[in-house]
Amino acid sequence: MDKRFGMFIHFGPVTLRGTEIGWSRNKEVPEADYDSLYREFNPVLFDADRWVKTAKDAGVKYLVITAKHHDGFLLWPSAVSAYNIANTPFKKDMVGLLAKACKKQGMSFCIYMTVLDWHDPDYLIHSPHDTLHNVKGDMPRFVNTMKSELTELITRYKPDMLWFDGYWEKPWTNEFGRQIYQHIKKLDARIVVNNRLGKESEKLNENSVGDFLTPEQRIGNINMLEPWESCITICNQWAWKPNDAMKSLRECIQTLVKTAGGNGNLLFNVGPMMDGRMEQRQVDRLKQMGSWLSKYGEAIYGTKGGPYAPNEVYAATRKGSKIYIHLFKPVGGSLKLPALTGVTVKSARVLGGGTLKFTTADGLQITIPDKLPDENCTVIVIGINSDAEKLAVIK
Ligand code: H79
Repeated sequence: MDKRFGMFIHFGPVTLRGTEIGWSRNKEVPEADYDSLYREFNPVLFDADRWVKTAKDAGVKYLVITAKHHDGFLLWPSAVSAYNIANTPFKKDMVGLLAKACKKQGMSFCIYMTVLDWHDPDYLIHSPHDTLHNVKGDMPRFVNTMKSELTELITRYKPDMLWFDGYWEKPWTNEFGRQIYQHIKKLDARIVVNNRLGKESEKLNENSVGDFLTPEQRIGNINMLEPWESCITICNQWAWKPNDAMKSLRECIQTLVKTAGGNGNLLFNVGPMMDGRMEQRQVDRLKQMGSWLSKYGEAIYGTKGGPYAPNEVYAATRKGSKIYIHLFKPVGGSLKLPALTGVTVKSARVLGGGTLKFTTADGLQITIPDKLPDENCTVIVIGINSDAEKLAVIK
């Protein structure tokens, strides 16, 4: 959780059509066409070191690659299923190359895998609009296949975290989830697993399977008890789409800040193009985020969220005896914060700038210049006389 910022990468043969990886097979793209795309999948300009460098320059601390998405295609050369990258014109082991580049550049390497597979005859559903009707399958055999795939992934590429998806599909059960979780932990007990292996998605409790919550395409609520990570796309689509609308720098930064302010991580998604490159405008946007983080990273990495819950004007993070207020807009001269009971405020300053006047007569009021030093998000550091991490959340 101290890493706070990860990069999600959605990639596969579907980029040849520019439709969504999660739900275009047998919908926007007819099944036979979709399942033949791998024969011309050839991302010749893929450069693992460059992807990882792009992540590093963005200030990202871990990377998650879609080794297997719902369409069943494997981005690694597998002995379990022939529907894999070794049988494309590209041939190379993309998962392996990325794992190696991450190791070289000091980036934590993680793997996405889904619990469904529309391509596998053993699985009971074969497209997003399919039902369980009249479909023959063999779920125990399917779960065994999944275990074998995971054994390959874990023993070869040593991921720090596994990010599962698809728990909502009817054929998947909590019991299958538990089996898979045990299988993973037996192979490598150090691996962190998200909560989408089990059917319980909203809470971590005795029914859930996995270690952290995963709100999708929304910023999670402030939660000091359960670890969580929001996955959110830089554009709209998970996989690459031509001319997809991209988020502004302001939105990107504030998404990260509001997430950290709620005590969560941001897993920010990029979908590279069919030739294997990330789009330059996305690379540029990520670099801008990295340049903001190089100034204000102290207020993000290794912090806890709160004590103030995030809102449209500011979010807060804390570390030791410091509270960081991330200010999104001018406040007409004075920022008024709810009082911190039992705490003495000792100082207020702009992170990387000068000191600020404050009073504690009525809540905590800090004098703020009308022109904010950083228009996307200005960080103010409040020094207090006690451990800020122990304060209760103020909503
Ligand atoms: O890989 C990306 C998507 O392709 C995949 N999840 C992300 C990480 C995905 N596949 N299908 N869907 C998303 C659509 C399913 C959405 C929902 Fe839900 C499932 C709505 C309710 C249950 C998960 C939990 C998403 C929102 C809440």
